[in-house]
Amino acid sequence: MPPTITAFETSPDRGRGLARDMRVRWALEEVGQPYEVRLVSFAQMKQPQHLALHPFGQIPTYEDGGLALFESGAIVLHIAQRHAGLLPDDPDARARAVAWMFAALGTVEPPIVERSAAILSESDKPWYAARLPLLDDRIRTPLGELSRRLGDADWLDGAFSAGDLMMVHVLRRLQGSGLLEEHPNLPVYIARAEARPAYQRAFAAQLAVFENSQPPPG
Ligand code: GTB
Repeated sequence: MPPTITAFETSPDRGRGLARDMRVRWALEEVGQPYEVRLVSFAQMKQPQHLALHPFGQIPTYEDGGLALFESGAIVLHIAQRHAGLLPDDPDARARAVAWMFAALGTVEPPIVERSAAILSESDKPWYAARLPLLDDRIRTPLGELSRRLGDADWLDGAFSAGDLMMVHVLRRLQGSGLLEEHPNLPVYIARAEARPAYQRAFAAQLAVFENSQPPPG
């Protein structure tokens, strides 16, 4: 039996690949592991059956045999450890790739999520116009540092790794914000990752879910 992941029945991003099942799909595609997807609604995510898999009632989850996992970082790390292709063999390089995964999730992603949440739920508040530039600045700092470290390299530390996969997926949420373009190597880095066949397959699969959830036109 292939592993089963969960994803939004109808993603609020309308198939832009921003929800976190995308990073799990991408990892599975990179290592060539077929998978199944169980689609869940917002209501189903809060039901006991899903809460038994995910204590916070979210997607993605991952089930393989007797193993059930939640947290996209833990899931991608598990996939990368179990299969060749996403982590280097050399132990030190492997540890550094894992550090980049943690950097994506622990350093770069939080202010990006904070900004998205403000745009979604605070845009009608009197403080919004003053708060948004502050949130932008909190993103600018790690972006500048990331850009400097990446320089003109293709990937963060040698060959493409789970660290790049996670970082690119985190950064994609800034597309359209104008913040990435302040560092020309970052949009190029993202485009390089998006051109990978595994990314393309994962993106097409999640887009198809969204398109199939829409009523036929007319
Ligand atoms: N730390 C967890 C992980 O990395 O797995 C966070 C999981 C999480 O935030 N899941 C979200 C979820 O299930 C979906 S990905 N939300 C439902 C809920 O909490 O009730 C976050 C997400 C949602 C929507 C967009 N979007 O529309 O652009 C982007 C990202």
